[in-house]
Amino acid sequence: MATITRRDVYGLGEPWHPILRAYALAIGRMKALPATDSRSLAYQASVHGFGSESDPPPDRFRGQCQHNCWYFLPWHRWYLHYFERTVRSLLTEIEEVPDEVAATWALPYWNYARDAGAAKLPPEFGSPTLWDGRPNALYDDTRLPEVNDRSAALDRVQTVPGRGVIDQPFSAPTSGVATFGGTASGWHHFREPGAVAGGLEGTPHNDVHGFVGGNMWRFATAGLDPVFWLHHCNIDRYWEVRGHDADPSGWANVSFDFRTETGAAVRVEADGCVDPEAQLGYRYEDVTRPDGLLGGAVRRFEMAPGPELPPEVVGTRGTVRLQGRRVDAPMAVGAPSGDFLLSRGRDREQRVFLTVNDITGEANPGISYAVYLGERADESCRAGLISFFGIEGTGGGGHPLGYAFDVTDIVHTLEDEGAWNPDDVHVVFEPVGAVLDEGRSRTEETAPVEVGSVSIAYQ
Ligand SMILES: [Cu+2]
Repeated sequence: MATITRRDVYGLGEPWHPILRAYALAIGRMKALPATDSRSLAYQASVHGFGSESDPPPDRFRGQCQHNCWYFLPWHRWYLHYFERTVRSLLTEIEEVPDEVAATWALPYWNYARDAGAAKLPPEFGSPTLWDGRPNALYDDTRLPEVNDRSAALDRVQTVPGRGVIDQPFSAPTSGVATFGGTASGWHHFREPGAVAGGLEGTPHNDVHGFVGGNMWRFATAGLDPVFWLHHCNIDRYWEVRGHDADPSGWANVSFDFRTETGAAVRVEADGCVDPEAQLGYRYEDVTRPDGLLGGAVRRFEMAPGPELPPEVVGTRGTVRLQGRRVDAPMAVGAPSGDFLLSRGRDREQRVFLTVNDITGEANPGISYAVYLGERADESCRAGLISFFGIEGTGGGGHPLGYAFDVTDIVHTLEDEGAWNPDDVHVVFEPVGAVLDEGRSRTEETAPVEVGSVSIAYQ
């Protein structure tokens, strides 16, 4: 098996590069196939989600997407792999695609952090027509109009993982802990109580879903948008940027079912994809760290005895309603009990988490909110972003969204400055909208969301 190379869509160097021409033609084929054909785009999208967010999966192949847990990354890696194989096999049947393009074709990735221009939708996806005037299958008219016409760009902070996320533990056995890859769990379609998304699943993953809009807002339709696959390719790339030294063990007891490019059923293991080149036959063009964007100055704290110790919640507050404006949510933080001593020195192994949980709403507001610890709410106090992929399913006793941020170094900074008062801790939410041309902002008219609980915990 020759290795194929996944390239940056913004580095292809010419409009309608052969890789995108081939992709557009293959997606055209996939859209034309009946939904019963596992190679169709409709079927491929249904592998991710089927029906409403609360519907159980109809079989073991559809409605399988893994979110809010440590299977987010391996499941989506396998999902992309079989999609990529399906595209490649269709390309061999499309006469106008040159043989060498079909033979080496790999899914490109959308690295929105590459430069300012890359924070907009890749232009080939926003054009209703192909290079020669035929209808363009990469165009999705459900996206927000300012995304398709490229007058909107992602905010810089939405384009890279949040502060320190790339170096956090991959997973943790208990909920409410900030991780790279999500809370440890069994296979699950729905959120387990208290579980929170991994940092990478939060930003940039959920933010970009929210930015694009339309099909990209819902689990059951996201895969219908051809840019979904380039977005997830970039998320998958960040796993390679991080590396595999600290991948968890204990995945192998969960397997996933997929259909190959021939429609054949396969069952794969979660840990059967951790070496993409050796196990799946692809590599990324570029896996260097976008330094300076990842909170490089964040101090790291090695855990001893390790993150198995459940965090102790020392402060919590109820509902915060967000609708496009800055909200300051003050709370009090109590003293931890037992081993958890608030006054312990910074050389002790202790982490502080800010958890924003039980997030519900009727509709995706299409923006994110930056969450700050501390009244001044500047970059040095930014814990991370919250965004709202899948929020439509959270009403009526559904499964709310939740995020956990490691704010250890922020607490220490505030302590150093004498600005940490446990009786008066400020958690500030600030809208981070798409950046629109002509000084407009998407934050002006936006759907409300409700944060059910904000808490601070020590571990
Ligand atoms: Cu996604």
